Amino acid sequence: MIDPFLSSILPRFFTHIIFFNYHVLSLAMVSVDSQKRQKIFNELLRFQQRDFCFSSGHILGSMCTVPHPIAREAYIQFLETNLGDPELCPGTKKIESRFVAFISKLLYAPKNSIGQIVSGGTEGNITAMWIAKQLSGKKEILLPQSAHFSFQKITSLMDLKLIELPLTKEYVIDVTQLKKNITKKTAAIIGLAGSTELGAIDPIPQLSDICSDEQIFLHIDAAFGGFVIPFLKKLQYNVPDFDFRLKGVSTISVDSHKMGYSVIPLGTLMIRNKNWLESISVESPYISCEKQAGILGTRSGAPVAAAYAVARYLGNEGYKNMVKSCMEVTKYTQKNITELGLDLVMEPAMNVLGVKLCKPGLIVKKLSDKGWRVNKVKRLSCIRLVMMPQITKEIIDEFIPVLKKTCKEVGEL
Ligand code: 0PR
Repeated sequence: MIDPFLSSILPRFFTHIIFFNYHVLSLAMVSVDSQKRQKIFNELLRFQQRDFCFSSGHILGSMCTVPHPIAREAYIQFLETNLGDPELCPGTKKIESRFVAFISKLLYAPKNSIGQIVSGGTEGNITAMWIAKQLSGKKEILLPQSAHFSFQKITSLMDLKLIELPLTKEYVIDVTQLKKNITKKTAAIIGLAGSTELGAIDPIPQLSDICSDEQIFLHIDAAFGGFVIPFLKKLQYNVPDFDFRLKGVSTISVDSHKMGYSVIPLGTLMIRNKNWLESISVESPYISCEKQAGILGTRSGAPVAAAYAVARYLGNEGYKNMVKSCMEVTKYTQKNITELGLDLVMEPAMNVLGVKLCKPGLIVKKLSDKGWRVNKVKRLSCIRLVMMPQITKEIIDEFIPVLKKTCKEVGEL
């Protein structure tokens, strides 16, 4: 008869021995191949050195950032996890639930809601449209002209038709035009909580009223703004409501690899009613769960662990301070740019600035040659600057003279 304590500890003991041997074995393989390894890493490094890197501070147009150090560490720790087979990784699955609970609280999601982890804004938007199509059986999507190009992908993928609506002079969806375009075929309406081009926020409370009166699915693309607007509110900025407290909001997509300060790729699609996920679920006979929802099968738990680690580390107070400092740098940049004699497309609603130029493409190229990356927005004849957490006032002090010189070279100033 084995002692109950021993019987509980022995399997763990043997597991550790097996793991230990496995690691010794793989370490041995690494040391045998160290020369080969070195050669490969030298090759990788040669390519990597051609990349622009966020830590240089010279990427001013991107919506991504140097991940928070805690995210980097957690990501590496969870490299081998697969949330596509949840019973294999019950611990990582638990982390996912906790992370979704954090997002759910951030967005005031109701009790019966559910969060679907996605790879980012594109998958979040596509998944939301998939649900809207399944629930409504209709095919027309009404969206502002400023919506992200990921929506274009649904037209051929899902045989949906997009109806693009004009913007007001504040660069947000024209609600009068929207109302005129609602028909019996309308499957969903899209609202932007932070447009890609300018960070503009659509009048989501009005969209919510319309959608709840007309019983239309309302998806909010908060890929960028989801980690900004809640904290702008706490900082007393005057920004519209966008979350589930508005009863017409059906889904919201939020990216952690943008202002969530975490590692690519991670987004969350929050869904008001967990039953809606059924409409995009299939039976999954070979894996540990009976049904799988959404687009992906095998998916890494690493970005989830990373995003959760950042959320735990920063908490709401940390994110609020991060947004506060991004907004201070935004104001500082705005002041410097207007002092140069350049105009902004609109007063920044968040940490995104559109700088009006006659030849934005040429400016982007010339800045790139000088080692600075900004993005061109052809439609609005401007360049986009995004004041992500790694951008400081010192970096802006370095950038402004370069921008001035470049603008003079091409006759913009
Ligand atoms: N929705 C909005 C409002 C977005 O701004 C974006 C991406 C998406 C959806 C799609 O998100 P994913 O690209 O994560 O699928 N906006 C950025 C843009 O197009 C994406 C980006 C980020 C581009 C960093 C370049 C870059 O360096 O500008």
